[in-house]
Amino acid sequence: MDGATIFARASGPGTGAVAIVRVSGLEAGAALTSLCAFSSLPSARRLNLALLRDSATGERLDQALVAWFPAPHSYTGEDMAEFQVHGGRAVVDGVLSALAALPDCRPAEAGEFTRRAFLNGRLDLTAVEGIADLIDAQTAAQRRQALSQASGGLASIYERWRGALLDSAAQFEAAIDFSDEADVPAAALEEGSRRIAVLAREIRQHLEGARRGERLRDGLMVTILGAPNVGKSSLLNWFAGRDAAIVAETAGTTRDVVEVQMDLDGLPVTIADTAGLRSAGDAVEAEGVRRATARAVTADIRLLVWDATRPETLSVALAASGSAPALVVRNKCDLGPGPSVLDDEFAVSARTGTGMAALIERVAAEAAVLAGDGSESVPTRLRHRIALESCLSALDRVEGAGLPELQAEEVRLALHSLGRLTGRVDVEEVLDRIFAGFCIGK
Ligand SMILES: Nc1nc2c(ncn2[C@@H]2O[C@H](COP(=O)(O)OP(=O)(O)O)[C@@H](O)[C@H]2O)c(=O)[nH]1
Ligand SMILES: [Mg+2]
Repeated sequence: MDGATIFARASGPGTGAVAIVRVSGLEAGAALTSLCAFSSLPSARRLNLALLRDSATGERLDQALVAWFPAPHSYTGEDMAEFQVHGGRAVVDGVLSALAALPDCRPAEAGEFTRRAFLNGRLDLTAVEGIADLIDAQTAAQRRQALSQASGGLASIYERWRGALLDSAAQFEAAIDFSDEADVPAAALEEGSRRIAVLAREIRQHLEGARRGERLRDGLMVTILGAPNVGKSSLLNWFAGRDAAIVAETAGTTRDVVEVQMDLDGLPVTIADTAGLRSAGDAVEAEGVRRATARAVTADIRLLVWDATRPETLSVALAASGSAPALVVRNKCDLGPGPSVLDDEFAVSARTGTGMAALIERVAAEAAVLAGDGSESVPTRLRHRIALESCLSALDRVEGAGLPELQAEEVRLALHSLGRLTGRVDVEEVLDRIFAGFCIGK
């Protein structure tokens, strides 16, 4: 942090009725009084009507609502001012230039307001990520998950674990310090180990939700697979409600993967149509089949489609690659009942829509099992999972570490992993790292 006062437009680009310009730092109060020609700062956290002027030229810029958020009760933890101006380009540009002309004020860099909030201890890293996710959220379940993370849903869990780890670290330290007093070490060691075991169980359970959290954040992939001409593209178009993929009587029409993004009961789902699985006629189709197979492997849900009028297409569908949950779809039911081979399959017609509602409902239900509904506090990024796994493996080593000194060291490693997760690394650890770079005697 360079100590400058920063400013930026906080609302999105383009013209809107209102645009918001934020200022944060020591000069925020001066910026507010100078642009508004206030004789003193207005009352905190209230909107005030003000005539904004460029203090250098005296020219009127806008009639706006302004607010004053004194430190530390602001988003960044610093003094902040907010200008809610009319959203036209000339107004916003005028306000930004007026701010740029003030001493010690400069435009903010990307993410700098939130970075300051983090550095001032207003947010931990998981909450910072939650805010980024909330801004990107496309569906209701994503919003739920992001909002809970942004408001400290994960931070509070990790903070509690940090406390528990510090406590058990203290138990092991006590065992080391009092090793000549017969009964203190045994009792302290036992208590320390007991706490570690409880915490390890809790972390393991928490990690079980990680895949769900990541899937909800990233979106789920549903891949349509099957022989050529069974109606895969027609199925995709039904899901999409439009002609996203070309449907034709000619086998081998779909050669690339065609994707459609959907909001399925609040869950972000991408449905992918693929080339029909067969030994291909030409090189382009062969590449299409290769891509289809690759998508089958990475899918979260597979729709295995076959054609009721061509029983031989069932085995092609069932032979599709991948291990994700599969729903078997018997298409073209409008052409006759056809043989019902499997108990658990969806008889549909992508032409008339028969059976499609039930299929979509089931896909949504499967997706909800895989991604949750955003209401649990679970890890949402690979970064979280890696840090938690390394914390857990340190805890798992405590029992077998033998000497209390080594046990205490494993607990410190576990604390460090949690610290990386929340961005809260102990001062002592930071100092260790700094001084490790010095040569002895310096
Ligand atoms: N009668 C009937 N024809 C269908 C149905 N679904 C697809 N078709 C037809 O089957 C042919 C192949 O469809 P398409 O979606 O391109 O199959 P894909 O090769 O698996 O993608 C086209 O002529 C479609 O109009 C259906 O449910 N009923
Ligand atoms: Mg197709």
